[in-house]
Amino acid sequence: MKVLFLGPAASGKTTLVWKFGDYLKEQEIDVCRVNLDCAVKMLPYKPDFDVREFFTLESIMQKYNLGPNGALMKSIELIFELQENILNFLKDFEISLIDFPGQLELAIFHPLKLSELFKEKGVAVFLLPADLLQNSKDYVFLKLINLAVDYRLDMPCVHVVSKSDLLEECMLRKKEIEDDFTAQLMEIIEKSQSAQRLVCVSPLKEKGFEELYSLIHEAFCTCGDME
Ligand SMILES: Nc1nc2c(ncn2[C@@H]2O[C@H](COP(=O)(O)OP(=O)(O)OP(=O)(O)O)[C@@H](O)[C@H]2O)c(=O)[nH]1
Ligand SMILES: [Mg+2]
Repeated sequence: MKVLFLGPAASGKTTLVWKFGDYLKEQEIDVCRVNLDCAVKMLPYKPDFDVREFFTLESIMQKYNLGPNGALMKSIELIFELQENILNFLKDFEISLIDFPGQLELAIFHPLKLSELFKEKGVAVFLLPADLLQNSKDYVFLKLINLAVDYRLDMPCVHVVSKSDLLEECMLRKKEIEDDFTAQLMEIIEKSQSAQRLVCVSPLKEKGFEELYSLIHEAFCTCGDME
């Protein structure tokens, strides 16, 4: 099973791959961690597969004479060129946690779709960081981005609230709808996504891992009951 972590910059993808990976290891699950972020300098975990062994942001910028954003977009092509290496490596593991850069453009604005690489036994986990959920407009905005990612990728996509230790400070639970337009958008979001219970994770506090693991498994459930 391949689990692709996507979400806004600094939403906690890397910390989740690190801590959730440790949790799965403790449960004696055969897990590997994959870093596909060629721009990252320091990682808190030791990746089992690291794209930086093949290229880095700087090497791409230099070789192709690109700026940082162009180089990150180019990295997707280079990741696709490594397709065989990556998939061969992953096939030996029960579950692979795939850490991805925070620039969501890479997932939704690149002609090469990430799902082409990971759709076989793959699931995307979209992170909704609690610190960006201050009110219902924030929630609707993030869910629209989540919907765009889900729509763009041809693979199951679940969502989780990340950094949930910050949730109490935000207003998500109050659910006051601020205006008619927000209410209309909320309705569209609720209609267009399959029902999924709300799962909250806090990698830093090591909470929510069991629920996340069940959610990922349910994403494959052909009976489709995700209530
Ligand atoms: N309060 C809180 N902070 C967290 C949690 N998880 C991560 N963070 C913090 O959020 C910041 C970003 O975390 P990362 O894991 O690097 O986020 P990321 O999504 O990988 O970031 P990019 O790869 O740069 O997009 C760091 O300062 C983390 O310590 C959490 O559960 N709670
Ligand atoms: Mg990261």
